[in-house]
Amino acid sequence: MKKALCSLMLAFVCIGAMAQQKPLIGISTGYSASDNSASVRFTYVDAVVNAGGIPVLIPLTRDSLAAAEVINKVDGLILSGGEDVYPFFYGEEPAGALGGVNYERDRSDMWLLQTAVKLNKPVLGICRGEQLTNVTMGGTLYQDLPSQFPNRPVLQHGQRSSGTLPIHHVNVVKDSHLYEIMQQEQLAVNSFHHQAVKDVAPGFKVVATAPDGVIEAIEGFPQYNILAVQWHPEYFAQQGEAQWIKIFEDLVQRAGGVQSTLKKPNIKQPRIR
Ligand SMILES: [Mn+2]
Repeated sequence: MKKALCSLMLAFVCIGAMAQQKPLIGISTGYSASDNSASVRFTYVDAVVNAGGIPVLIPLTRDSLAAAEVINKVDGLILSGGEDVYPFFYGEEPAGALGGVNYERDRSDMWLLQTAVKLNKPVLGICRGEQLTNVTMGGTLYQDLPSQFPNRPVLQHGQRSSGTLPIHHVNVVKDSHLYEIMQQEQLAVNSFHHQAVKDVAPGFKVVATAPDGVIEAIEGFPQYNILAVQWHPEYFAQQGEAQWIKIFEDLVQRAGGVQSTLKKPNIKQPRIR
């Protein structure tokens, strides 16, 4: 009996050790005051699963220690899309065309990012996540491209078509981590933003731009373990597009992940009686 218990414990230890090979990828979520809920589009969840990570949704927190604790537990962080960034965070008055902002979400996401930077946990910023990264690290934004970008008119960055359809191209800087992942100098991407990076944060460099000059990706390697893109690769990754899953596989790899050897547990499927 004692021996059996020991082997059972050993089995648990082994499963635990193998499970650790699949990294936990935290995904920041949006907060809706109207229905008091936290949520994120399922595209992010599926993209992480398709890349071999374990998705963990992180709700907004009003406690910086709670933000630090959750980042301490996960192996990597995705800063997801959402509303405009509060312009006071980069020292500007609100432009007339500024969209809705959420101070508490910005603050919570900033705590997550700052802790990730401190602990050198890898980050992938997406859309608002890219903008918030730039602001948190000391950069600024165009509050509204159509009315503020110097090279107007801009392309359609707020696409009216499905997110699974690429709407404009971006040119990728060859000497970049993004190029190492994608191996392509031009990418066709989707676009759901009216804000964009203006002054790039210290320690970061621009690694992709749209044909109209709008900054579409920044990265902080080697100083910061951060890649941030203005488009939404998770739409394509959810569809199983191998080329785009690579962006998420890169995060999984940076998070220390290797191919999991964990077997599916032998658990009976729940039956409806
Ligand atoms: Mn765009």
